[in-house]
Amino acid sequence: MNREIEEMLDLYFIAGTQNTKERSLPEILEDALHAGITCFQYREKGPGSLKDPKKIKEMAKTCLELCRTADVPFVMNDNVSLAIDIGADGIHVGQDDLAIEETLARAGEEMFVGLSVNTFEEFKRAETIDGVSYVGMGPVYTTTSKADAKESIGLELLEKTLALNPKKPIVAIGGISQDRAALVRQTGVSGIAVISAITKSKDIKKAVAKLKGLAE
Ligand code: TZP
Ligand code: MG
Repeated sequence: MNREIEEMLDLYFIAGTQNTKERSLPEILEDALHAGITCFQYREKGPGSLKDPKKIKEMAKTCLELCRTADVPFVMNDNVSLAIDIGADGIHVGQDDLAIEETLARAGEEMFVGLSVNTFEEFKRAETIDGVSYVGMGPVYTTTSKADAKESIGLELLEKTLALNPKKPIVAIGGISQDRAALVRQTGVSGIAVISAITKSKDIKKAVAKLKGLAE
């Protein structure tokens, strides 16, 4: 398993402007980077998200710069063209986005590629695809951050999948609160991905420490 990718998945923060209301996304991201997130994915999607491509590119570049300063990988969600354009470190796609084969072809050697799965079958298929660097599995629990979220899979499916000794690192996602983080980590996943556990936190430093298992 690729060590660098595995370590990057430890605490994977995802957000777009639709997730940040009281403070701006760059402000929240800066705090999160400071607190110790290990990866960031810019996901401008769903109700309340920016629609103007110019504004999206501007925001993506701002977030990329913040990540570069903190030496944390920047991943672009779904939009391969924008990822290439701004020089993202990685691209993440779901099952309903641009086909994974095409994503891989366009990403070339420059970017790593992540793929979301929601079922055991999707996971097994993802395992066979060369070039997919990691798999995002979920939603583990019910999430309020994704309008079109699929059915939650629960800890059991994660456990069943990890029991196979998967080749690709897995990051768990969906409804992972500060209180649930330790339980999810016990399944043996390489890391956890969260939106609201960070964006809705009043104390990002504390939230990140708890999510990383470094505080009670
Ligand atoms: N994919 C599956 S669940 C989810 C995404 C993007 C949203 C996760 O957000 P939260 O707030 O951590 O449940
Ligand atoms: Mg989550």
